[in-house]
Amino acid sequence: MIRRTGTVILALMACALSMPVEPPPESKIDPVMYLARFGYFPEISFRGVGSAPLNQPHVDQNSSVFENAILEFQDFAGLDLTGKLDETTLEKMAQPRCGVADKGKLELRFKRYARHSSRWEKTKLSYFISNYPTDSLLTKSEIDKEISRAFQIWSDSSNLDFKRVLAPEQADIQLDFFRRNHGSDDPFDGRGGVLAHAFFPRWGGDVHFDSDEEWINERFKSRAFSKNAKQLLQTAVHEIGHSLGLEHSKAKRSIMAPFYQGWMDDLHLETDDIQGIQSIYGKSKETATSKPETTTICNTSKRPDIIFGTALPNPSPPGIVPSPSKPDICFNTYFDAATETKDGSFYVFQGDYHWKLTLEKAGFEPQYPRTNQDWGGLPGDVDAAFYNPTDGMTYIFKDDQVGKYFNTDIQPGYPKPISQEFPGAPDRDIDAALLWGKNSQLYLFRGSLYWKYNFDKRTVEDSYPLEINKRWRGVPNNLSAALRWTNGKTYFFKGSSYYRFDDDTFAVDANPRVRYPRTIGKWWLGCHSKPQTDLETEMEEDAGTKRNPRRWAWS
Ligand SMILES: [Ca+2]
Ligand SMILES: [Ca+2]
Ligand SMILES: [Zn+2]
Ligand SMILES: [Zn+2]
Repeated sequence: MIRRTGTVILALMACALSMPVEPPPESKIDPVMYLARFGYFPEISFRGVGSAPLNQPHVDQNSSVFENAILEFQDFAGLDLTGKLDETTLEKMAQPRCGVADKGKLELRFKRYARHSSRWEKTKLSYFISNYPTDSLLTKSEIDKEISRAFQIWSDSSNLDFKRVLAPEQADIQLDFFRRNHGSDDPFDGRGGVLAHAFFPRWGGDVHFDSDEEWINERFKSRAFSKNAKQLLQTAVHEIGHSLGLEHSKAKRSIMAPFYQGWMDDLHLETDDIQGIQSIYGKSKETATSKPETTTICNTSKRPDIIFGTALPNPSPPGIVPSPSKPDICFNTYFDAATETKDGSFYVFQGDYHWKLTLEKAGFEPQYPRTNQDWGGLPGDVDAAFYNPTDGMTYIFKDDQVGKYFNTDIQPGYPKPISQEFPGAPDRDIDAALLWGKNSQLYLFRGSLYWKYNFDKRTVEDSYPLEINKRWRGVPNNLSAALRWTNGKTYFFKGSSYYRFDDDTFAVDANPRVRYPRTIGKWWLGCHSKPQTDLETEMEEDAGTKRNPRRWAWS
């Protein structure tokens, strides 16, 4: 209690001293936005992590919904449970923190440490540091060292190994320093507030640091007190925890607690963090006496709230007025799945909605998005989809079920268990599915592995699964979606990026003028209001020409 009060006063003092650049945080905290953004209104749509709600929430501050959210926040932050927006609660909201939500649909409440239902399918991981903050007190090599120490802290307590690589395409985890708007995820907010955010493995595992923070190591320790500078190591250890699949912890001194904890001299993982990481990847090499406990992963990753094929009633609790506006896919440009249908339409899915792509230029048909309910009660957050021209049917995967569609009409007897429709295939949680144009066989992707399903033999071929990077050269792990497009070419999607695959060289296209990955928003959806990241601009400059953003990449 004493420690917490001390931290708050210190934080306020530091903010007051730096008033010209940083107004008092209270003045910019909108409690409804704060609670919505960090996951305290479960009814409001969220997209993964580090992500603002798609729609501006309308919540009455006198409603029970608001009071419950305040109570949940107070509980998570270890405050007195008053249910009121009191001074302590507002101070806590003003405290510097991680940008990843505290709560979400996937939270596992029965565990003290919260484990996200997303993990790497291997224990040797690589990382790439893509840039450095401008005007940093720290040298590049000091930053490299802090990042390396942060990975070391996780590998010391688990079965994981990390290796730094110098090319982004070889990296599982990419680390970036960004300021303000930086692509399609949550913008940063200048000094203070959100310090960094990261993506869970299923979203690619990348880490973004707010470049506007004053990042320090031991050499500048005094500035942690005088200038409110932030310990890079502490933030890096925390964010890498998300990259590995850990959610926020309620345990106050846990490195996975969402709030920045002030300078820590002896930075180490708490029991809570260690149990969390070992439950996913096993114990450290020295202490390991048994095999990693991986048997429960499938069970715990199941989302019990979704019933495939059933239209769930979605009553709005009092206090929340559902916004009539539909989600803007340009806000967060990833696909859960992408597929063709018999009539030659191409659809992409995200959350509860789907969009029909226009064929002649980047963009989608005007009457879209439409809800997934149009597809015979298909639930949200589908896993994967593919079209089979042989039977004219489209298949959509969700959890352990698969639905079969003629255009958008579900066929009798579906959905069925995947294990029944595609014997030998992974029986759930498929990342992406593709009917490859070269041999008309089905490929299913999950994590770092893929399976080849033979329709004639009605089973997965021997020797599968194989590593994706062994055969599909340049294609990343943990894909979001895959699609065969009208030009007969194969496209792989991951997060907000896509890769075009050359079926003849069996590698990601090596056209010297167009380098992959490219951004989905611009080249598939025709979104061009978002500021580009420096990387995208560089890629275009390297490509030699500035292309019309409304045109396809290959025209
Ligand atoms: Ca910030
Ligand atoms: Ca997917
Ligand atoms: Zn976090
Ligand atoms: Zn970001």
